[in-house]
Amino acid sequence: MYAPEKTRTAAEVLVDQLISNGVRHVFCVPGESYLGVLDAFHDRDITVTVCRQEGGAAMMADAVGKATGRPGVCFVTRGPGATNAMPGIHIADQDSTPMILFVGQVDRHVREREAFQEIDCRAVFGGVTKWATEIDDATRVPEVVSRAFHTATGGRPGPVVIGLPADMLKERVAVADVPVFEPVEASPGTTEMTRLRDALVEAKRPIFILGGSRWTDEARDAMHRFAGRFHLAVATSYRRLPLFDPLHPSYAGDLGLGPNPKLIARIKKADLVVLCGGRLGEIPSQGYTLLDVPAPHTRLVHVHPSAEEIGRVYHPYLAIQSGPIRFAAALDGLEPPADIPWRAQTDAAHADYLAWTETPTDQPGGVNLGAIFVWLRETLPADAILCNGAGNYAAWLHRFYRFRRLATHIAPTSASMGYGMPSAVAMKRLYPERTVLSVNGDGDFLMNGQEFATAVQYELPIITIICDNGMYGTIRMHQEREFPERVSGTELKNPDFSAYARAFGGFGVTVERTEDFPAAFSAAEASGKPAIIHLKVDPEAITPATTLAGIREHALARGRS
Ligand SMILES: Cc1ncc(C[n+]2csc(CCOP(=O)(O)OP(=O)(O)O)c2C)c(N)n1
Ligand SMILES: [Mg+2]
Repeated sequence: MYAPEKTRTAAEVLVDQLISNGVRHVFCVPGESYLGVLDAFHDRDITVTVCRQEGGAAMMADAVGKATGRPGVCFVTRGPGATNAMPGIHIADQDSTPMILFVGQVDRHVREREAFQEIDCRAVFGGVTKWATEIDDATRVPEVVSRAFHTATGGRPGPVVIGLPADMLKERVAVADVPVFEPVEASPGTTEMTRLRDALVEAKRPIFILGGSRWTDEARDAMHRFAGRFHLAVATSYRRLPLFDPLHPSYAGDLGLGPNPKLIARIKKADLVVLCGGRLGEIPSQGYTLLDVPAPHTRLVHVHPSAEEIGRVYHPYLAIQSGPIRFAAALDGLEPPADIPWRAQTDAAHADYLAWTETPTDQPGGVNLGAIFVWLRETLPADAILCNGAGNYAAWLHRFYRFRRLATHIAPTSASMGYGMPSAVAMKRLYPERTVLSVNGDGDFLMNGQEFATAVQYELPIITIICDNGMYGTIRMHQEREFPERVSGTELKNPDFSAYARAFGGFGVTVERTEDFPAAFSAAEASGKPAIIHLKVDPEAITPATTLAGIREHALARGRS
């Protein structure tokens, strides 16, 4: 702690507040607008990851927020840097990820002249953050940073953007550091927990759906214990798969794109749905068809840390304003009914999940992604982290891989492309001892593929898988459905991705047959370098269940009828 009579530059004060609040990693693209901050990093105990594009840097910060529940931190320069960072901010906003983006800003005395690269942080980021501000007064740096940490994590977590005028950062001030922040955890009341227990006692077909952010191992373990004692069916929301152990006898599957139809039917028939942590957005709610809006057909218990979120879309039978940590802990205090009428249903739900995911489906072409994810689930250590962006390739990952630990899947619920490479860099920076995979589509990868250079720069032996089908497959799938045989704007001519890896100083290998994958994976691991495994996927293999030709035929037949 600095005594108030000592002076530091505002930039030094800022970095000291980050360190005292537990920040060990920052992700950045440099700018002349915040040189003082870069200088303060120089001799302080903080690890800097310098990136190739701000979109990647912001996604890295989002990944840190997802994995740790504490704000990931990113620094970028004004106009072009800040706008490049926007995809990461939008992800953090939609995904409820705690994150803080600092933007080097023009000097205060030239503001609003549209000075060089000037950007109005409040106007540009106001609609996609919990708070967008600028620090005008150097003495208020500790106050604003403290508020940013509380805001990013409190209630429904999300991103905060803070503009830092360059001249303000240079000012010397005598200020005290703020005390270390601890996230505020909303707790359920005893009345609500009693009502929840009553609702469970009255239920015949209950199901829990877990989602949202800022879970902990303890909360997840408590949920496992509770589900075991009550013999309850538990599903996970879209891209929240690691919130529950898939091999726990209560696990019923996840609500993603292309979900198990038996799970959807089960939720539609449930007489009690306990939505714990998430907001059941458009994807997990299957286009808002799972629960009626605004008044669900069934009893809905909505557990959420933010009062603003409860009742926003669904009118709940019972509202519990609590975060997952305190809610899960409170579940230990509930006693199961003497006679549990839904036992057989829960057993059936878990059997349905296992049957849906056990064996890969047949696929056209030499590479079967299902078989590859089954091999990976049997081979990788339980704490391996898989990162991905958006594209149909992810359907096989979601369905056939099994996430056995919390935060082992880092992927945007906003389904933003280009996330798999930067988030894997962030995870390997945080957890160098763990296996980290970046899983991408061909379109997806090249949105932030330049961050492979960051992996090489910091010698991060990430294994990157690129599922190359020569197209923006997801959009082609929708296109064939709606405009059959009229391919437009969805084809891709790709580089040799294994040569790309070598050109950057990494290891590259191309795989054209499923049976060659294990050897390629071993070679990638043995190289000790960042690696790319270029998978040549048949464009016909569009989902685990259908082919492109099948979708086209179906659409043409519909047109003829
Ligand atoms: C940043 C961003 N841009 C556009 C989209 C719309 N989009 C969703 S999936 C997709 C195609 C993904 O293609 P690819 O990565 O090759 O995966 P595939 O579907 O072929 O497996 C597109 C363009 C998006 N989700 N995110
Ligand atoms: Mg593709």
